[in-house]
Amino acid sequence: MNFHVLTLFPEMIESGMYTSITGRAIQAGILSVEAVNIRDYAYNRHQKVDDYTYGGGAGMLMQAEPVYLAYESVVEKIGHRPRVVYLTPQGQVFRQEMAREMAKEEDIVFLCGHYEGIDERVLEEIVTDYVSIGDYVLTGGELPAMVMMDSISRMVPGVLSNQESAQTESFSENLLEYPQYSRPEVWHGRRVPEVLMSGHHANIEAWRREQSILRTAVRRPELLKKANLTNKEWNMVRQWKKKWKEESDASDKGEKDENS
Ligand code: 6GU
Repeated sequence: MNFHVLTLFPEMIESGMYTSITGRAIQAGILSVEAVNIRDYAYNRHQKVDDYTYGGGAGMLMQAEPVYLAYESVVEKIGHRPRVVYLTPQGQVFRQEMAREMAKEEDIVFLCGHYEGIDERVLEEIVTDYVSIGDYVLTGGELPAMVMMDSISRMVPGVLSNQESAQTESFSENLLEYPQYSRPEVWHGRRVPEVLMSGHHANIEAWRREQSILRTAVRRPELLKKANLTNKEWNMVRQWKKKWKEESDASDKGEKDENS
């Protein structure tokens, strides 16, 4: 997998990606990350890349030509027109499924905007995918590009060790990870759940599955709707919810009595 990042802040991309698991995969030749400095393609006296917007309004816009020339340098290098992701809060929201799908590409270009955005005409010419990483506003596309590259990388065969990949696939089932514990057996008076010390593998698996479901029901109930549970597990969830409702009704009543 070859990532090409068009950016005004190449050192941000490099320092982030040449570290930890992605850094190891780059060393191993499974990934490459090339940060292309858009400023290098601004062929004017002060290497200026932005200008005022037609029609007025606050802020500066990145101009079309340097972005286009930076993109063309990638096309020339790889010999085909790759997928180009423009990072924008106006895009489709990034999900695990998109990461898995994009991991099949040989090359991906990420276009990172700054200031008030980029001249629309170059977006129309080169962008294939508009992607957001969530409903909040950031100052630029570099962090979102790094989020996407991290997540796509771990879907590329060979990037994770067996141990690292065995842990993970929970999100694909729309369930959160179960809680985990390491030594010591007691810390700040808190004991590791007994079942994990039992050495009984079937019981441990059953406990972990239940904890995953419980945790998803409590923390991300909207995710649980998409999970693949057995009838018995759905019944268990219904029982929990019934109990939680009774507890919350009882505490609401307690508060009311207190106020009267
Ligand atoms: Cl992709 N870019 C910016 N600037 N802000 C964002 C975003 C992207 N996704 C969420 N907020």
